[in-house]
Amino acid sequence: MSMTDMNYDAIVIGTGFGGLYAIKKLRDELNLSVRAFDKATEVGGTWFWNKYPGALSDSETHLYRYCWEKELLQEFDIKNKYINGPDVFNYLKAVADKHDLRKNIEFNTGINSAHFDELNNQWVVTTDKGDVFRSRFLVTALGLLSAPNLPKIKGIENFKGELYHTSRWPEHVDVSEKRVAVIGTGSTGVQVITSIAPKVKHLTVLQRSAQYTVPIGNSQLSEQEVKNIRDNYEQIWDQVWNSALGFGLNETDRPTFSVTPEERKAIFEDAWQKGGGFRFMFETFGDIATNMDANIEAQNFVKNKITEIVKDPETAQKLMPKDLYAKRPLCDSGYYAVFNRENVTLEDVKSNPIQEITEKGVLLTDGKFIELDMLICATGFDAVDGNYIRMDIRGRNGLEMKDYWKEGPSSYLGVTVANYPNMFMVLGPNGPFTNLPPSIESQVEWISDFIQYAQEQNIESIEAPVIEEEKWSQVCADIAAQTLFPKAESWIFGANIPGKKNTVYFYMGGLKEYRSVLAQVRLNNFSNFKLTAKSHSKESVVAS
Ligand code: FAD
Ligand code: NA7
Repeated sequence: MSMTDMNYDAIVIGTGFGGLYAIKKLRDELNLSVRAFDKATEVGGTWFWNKYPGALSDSETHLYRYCWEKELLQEFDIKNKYINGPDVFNYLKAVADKHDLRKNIEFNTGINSAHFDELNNQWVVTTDKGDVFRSRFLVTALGLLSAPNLPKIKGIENFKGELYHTSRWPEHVDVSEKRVAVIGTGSTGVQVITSIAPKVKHLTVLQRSAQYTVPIGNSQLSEQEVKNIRDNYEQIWDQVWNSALGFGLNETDRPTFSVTPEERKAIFEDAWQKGGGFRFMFETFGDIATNMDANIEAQNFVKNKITEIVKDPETAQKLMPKDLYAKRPLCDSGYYAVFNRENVTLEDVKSNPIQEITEKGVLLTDGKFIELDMLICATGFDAVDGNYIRMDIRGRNGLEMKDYWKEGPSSYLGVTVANYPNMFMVLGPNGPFTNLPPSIESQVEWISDFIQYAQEQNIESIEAPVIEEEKWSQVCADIAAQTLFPKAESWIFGANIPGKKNTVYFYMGGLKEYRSVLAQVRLNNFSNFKLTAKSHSKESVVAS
């Protein structure tokens, strides 16, 4: 390949929901030359990697997709209310096929570094094969739940059985008739545990934190329901764009204590029967995530369900969450009932921690040894900034992103970072906390508009001012502080990774509000950015 072949208008890293749409927008609508890269061997991002048994989206099928791709909605076989992992993967493959996106992608290619060349206002991107590419614009769609968190447990490398992290699940794993343990009881753990329990010889669940989870309420959609979705697509999405969470919920502001205790119970029960984690948290009452007493009411409802469902009182006690109900709300396909099975054992590894993993299994502190054929780590992700820190990204003056973000990551609008000109993130830090495809779509469209504006105005360099970044960080911190989420320990605030800065990683002001902020910046011709015109000195600012 000649050097000129390696020069592009835009480089996109990542080919999940974010990267695929970025390729399409920049290539087909802006007519830019685009090269994209992914470590994976196929498109799909999250859904390429997370092929563990039971993988299921908890966004409803018709909303866990691109709004702009209306034809595929009409053609696709919509089966269930919630879409499973393999079907999301198939959907994204179909998008890539339909729009011929693969011809712009180099798979099986990790990007090791991206350095900004200030002299030429270009990004210099080096792959893990040593190839060097240059581009004016860099779009990073690295994924916010993508960098696996492998637990550092003494002796884990000595285990001689099968060892898997759920997000690096290989094809053809057979759990049947095996002695299996799962570490982790987050959304992934809950799914994998529920799915494999009936198949394995014995399952040991190594639980550090007990979880609140409600039934997902997944069911096959009737022909009429599918027709309704297809016929009313515009209205359905209109509701999404005008909502806070983008999940298609009837978000309510009804206060928990505006009804009698009997009515409250009935409302919770109704939501439990209907199913859905976000529905339970945000359709029942408007203050569960913000008011401690309201939160306790929701906690108590779920705790009573655990007591009702789980037959062994000691196991039920271990399953009782100690934290607030203020993590990403979970939902499941029969999780608590799994613990009534003869072949399932629950170990509380908070009170009785894992002492060591040996060749043959797991040794707990009290001396109990669990012999295993397979150990599954459902231990989550170094979320949000994890993949950024793992890459060598350098902006102005060689500033390394891992240094710039040492005290926690920051951004302007979740999309741009001061000192990193011409770089646009999809789902970067301090982006919206929502059903993610609508946020991804909003960001990619805004990025594309911005690049188009830069092309039209002969702008060579775009950079977020530090002051805008600081203001945005403050906005995100102020909104988060009004919720109970920072008070619970989870990946949303970086609390799941030892040594990671516990800080604000999301904009919790809602999708509608977020989109209106983006729209306002666009309407003002991006004038609060530092915009430097082509062929001018670096100080020549078009608008600031
Ligand atoms: P990803 O899909 O994560 O894609 C990022 C890609 O970047 C990956 O393919 C990765 O290989 C690549 N990459 C990263 N770094 C590099 C590098 N240095 N070089 C080359 N390639 C690189 N969201 C919801 O809204 N609803 C849900 O129900 C939901 N369920 C989820 C369930 C699971 C198990 C997980 C893990 C996540 C879930 N999510 C859900 C979040 C999900 O990640 C997003 O919805 C969405 O798929 C993110 O798309 P993306 O393109 O931004 O990133
Ligand atoms: P999560 O929600 O971060 O859950 C990870 C789980 O793994 C959680 O129960 C952790 O316990 C547990 N964990 C992590 N490290 C350890 C060690 N060292 N020992 C024991 N237990 C451990 O990740 P998920 O993949 O389930 O879900 C992430 C998101 O992806 C989810 O919200 C969806 O949006 C999709 P802890 O709670 O930290 O005590």
